[in-house]
Amino acid sequence: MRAEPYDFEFDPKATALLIIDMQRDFVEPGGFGEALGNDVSILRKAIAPIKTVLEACRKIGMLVVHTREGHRADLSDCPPSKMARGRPRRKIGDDGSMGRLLVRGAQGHDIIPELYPVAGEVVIDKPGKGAFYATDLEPILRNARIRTLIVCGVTTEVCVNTSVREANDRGFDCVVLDDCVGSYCPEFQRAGLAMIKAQGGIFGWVSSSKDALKALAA
Ligand code: TIU
Repeated sequence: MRAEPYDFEFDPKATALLIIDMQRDFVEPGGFGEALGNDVSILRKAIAPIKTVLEACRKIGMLVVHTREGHRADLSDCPPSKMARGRPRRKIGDDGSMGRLLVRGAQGHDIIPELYPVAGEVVIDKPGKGAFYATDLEPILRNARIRTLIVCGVTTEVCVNTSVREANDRGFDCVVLDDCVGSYCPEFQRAGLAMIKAQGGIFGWVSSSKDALKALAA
């Protein structure tokens, strides 16, 4: 796949598509992202390109993994520090227009209808920003003999960056598709991608949906 800082080599059979936190809570009004003071509409640009890549991966039978950030209903897995962070108008566990913010089982916690998982796809519920922290993602990938990850989702500088760094330390090669990730802050979108591919690809590669689709079709 054409990528920066250099071409990304992958074997589709040893590759998974990892879609980070494309939940209503982050990309629709009335959810957790908005409660933190963000304009969530900016993230919606990533939905259409992710959908094209998701469909291409489904077509060739690639393993697809979706993650959702969120907590147990009793919030026992939510650090008090996380709950307090940002002094939000409404905090994790409070009621929003899509149910309790960032709580598993609430409407807002679930994946957006446009990218909803189908049977056979893996859904990882994660309490933190990283997809590997306190989840079974690593054994699931190892058992499927996965070595490389194509990464999409939100937000570029928070959950995507954290997850890619965690994956890199565990020996997975990651390519992040620049139009398939989104940030509430354009400056962080740019910097969040730049730091992945800097220093010769210090913890990953950056490509685009167009180049991914070309490579997946080959
Ligand atoms: N999924 C994810 O990135 N969680 C966040 O809280 N991101 C923010 O940018 N706030």
